[in-house]
Amino acid sequence: MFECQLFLIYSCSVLFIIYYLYTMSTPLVGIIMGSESDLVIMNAAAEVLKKFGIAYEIDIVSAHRTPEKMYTYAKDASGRGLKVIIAGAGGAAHLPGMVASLTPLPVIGVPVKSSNSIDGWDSLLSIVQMPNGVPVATVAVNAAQNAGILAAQIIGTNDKLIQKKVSEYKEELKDKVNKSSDDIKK
Ligand code: C2R
Repeated sequence: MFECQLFLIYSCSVLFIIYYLYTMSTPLVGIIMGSESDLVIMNAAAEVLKKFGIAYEIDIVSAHRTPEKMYTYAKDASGRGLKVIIAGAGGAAHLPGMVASLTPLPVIGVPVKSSNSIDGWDSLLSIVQMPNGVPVATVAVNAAQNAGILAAQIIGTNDKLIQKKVSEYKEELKDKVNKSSDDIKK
């Protein structure tokens, strides 16, 4: 009888560990960008997600250059378990909007001030000026860090631990400003 209980506890623990490792490694956020040249900007989103302990995947997907890959990525994203997509692109930045048109997931757009961009304005306007019905939550030009934070906040609506980490992060911001405020008066 005792051995039976021990075996049950052991099996449950193993199952729990497998489940935990599985959920920890299944990407919840997909970070995509139109070109490898965007990576220097988009890395900031990945860094934030790492800080919050949110599993993510990262890839190059272009609506212009790899339309079939873009279609498959957007169509499959929800079924693969992703909860949010962060899409960065520069110039004629159609990637975030096209992905948003193909998925029920929230899409956060990062306008990248790329080498072919007119000061970031074209990237910003082509991402933010979406027609009614197909929103892209657009952050500031090159603001991939904010995209990561927003993704964490969305995940946090259904995950108390992540929400707590976001709140702690906001406290850190407040402490930093208060410290600068004290320092500047010295
Ligand atoms: P290259 O540096 O490869 O020439 O790319 C990329 O996001 C990048 O910022 C220059 C810029 O072109 C953008 N690009 C898009 C899309 N695909 C690539 N805007 C798209 O599908 O929207």
